[in-house]
Amino acid sequence: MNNYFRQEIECAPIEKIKEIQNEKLVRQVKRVYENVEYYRNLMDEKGVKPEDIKSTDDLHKLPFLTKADLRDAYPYGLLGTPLSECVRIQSTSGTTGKRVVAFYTQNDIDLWEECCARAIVAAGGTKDDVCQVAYGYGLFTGGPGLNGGSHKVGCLTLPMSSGNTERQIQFMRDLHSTIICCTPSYAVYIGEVLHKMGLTADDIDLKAGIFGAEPWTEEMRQSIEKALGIKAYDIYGLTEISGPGVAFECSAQNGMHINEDHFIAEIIDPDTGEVLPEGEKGELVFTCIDKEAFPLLRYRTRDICVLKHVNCPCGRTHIKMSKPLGRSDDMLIIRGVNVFPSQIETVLLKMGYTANYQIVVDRVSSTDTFDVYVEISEEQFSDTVKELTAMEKNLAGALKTMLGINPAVHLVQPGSIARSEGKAVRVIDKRKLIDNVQLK
Ligand code: DLL
Repeated sequence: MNNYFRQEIECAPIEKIKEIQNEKLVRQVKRVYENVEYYRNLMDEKGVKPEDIKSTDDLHKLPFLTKADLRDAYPYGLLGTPLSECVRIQSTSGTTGKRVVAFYTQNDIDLWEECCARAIVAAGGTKDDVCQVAYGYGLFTGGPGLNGGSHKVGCLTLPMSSGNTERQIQFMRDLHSTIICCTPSYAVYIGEVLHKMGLTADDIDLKAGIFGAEPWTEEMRQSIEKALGIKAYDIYGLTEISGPGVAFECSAQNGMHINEDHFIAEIIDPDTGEVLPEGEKGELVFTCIDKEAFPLLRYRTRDICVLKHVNCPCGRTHIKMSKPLGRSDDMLIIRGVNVFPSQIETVLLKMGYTANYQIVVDRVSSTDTFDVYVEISEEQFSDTVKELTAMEKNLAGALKTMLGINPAVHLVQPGSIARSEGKAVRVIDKRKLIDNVQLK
């Protein structure tokens, strides 16, 4: 069964979407040029005037925005409306100390919540559902976004925030939650606690989960689906562009439809900034064509992914993005080899380990060290030292095959890696600390 929150837009012919984008883009560029001095200066520097932007084909003429611009313009320099029109901020960590602060008018909040509503409906949500929102509330966009979307759908909304997992499970059982929204790593943890409480998926009523805010693999999807007895859907977004719901998965569970009536997506070569043809892997860039308070144009997300129009069985026509395959700025280069943490996770889950792991990278005597700490189950932990050593060797071999580089694998006690209630800390790169030293 295919459900839509706004069928006429979600399933509009591609030409119609393009028409909407062209019209909104021309209006938005003019508005930004007139109201945002910071961006007007960037356009002037590049010699582009609003009249030069007649359709999405001209998008490439506009300058990019990056996290560094957000830092330079902090806090009000990119506002597109008077502050008196703004009703909310959300915030996230920035690159070097200064946080990103995103502003919203009431229209911006309505738009954002509708995007989340579309995601909930695509996951099978209706007004008869009980939606447990276990993303963090507060400055993080996860809780507020899905909370608003759940209201718009008309679900009974449980604004749990993250943490206090036994209480989550108790509410889930007492109030018969049917949809859970949280980070995928927290979903894994909920599954673990459920198991520890002597319960199984049969003891809860969940049917779907909407998971995002951090990278997760197909293998992780399968293990969450099994542990909680649900269908697990991906949702993508970032604070700068509004929050969760910029793109979401449908019943096909194969890539996320971007809400193209609000956001224009491009893929660029992260090194040259050149726009790449559809289907090629590169950095995702968004242009907000409706947002009022924080109307970012050509914002570089640093997320590496692929965009493609497909004939989706769900009936939606909006372009799909792949799961982010990594970030152009958090990809690890270890001993000259590019390493994405999601590759390591894939190997772990394939080999029957949990997603509780941590990568520690350091530099000793100018050589990179690469340690992977992996938690093992209670049963595995009771094995002999000889058996554990063999398991470590085996896993190191599989990782070597995947990555082309040899990690030191350490199997550690169950529960010894700090659990997250928000985003898991997967990578500790001690080499980066060196950048913070001030040379005198
Ligand atoms: O994480 C917004 C969000 C909340 C999305 C809840 C989905 C669910 P930020 O904290 O600003 O916003 O982080 C944005 O997180 O650029 C990606 O690198 C990463 N990210 C977000 N969703 C996904 C996903 C929220 N589904 C950054 N898969 C983005 C992989 C994701 N990475």
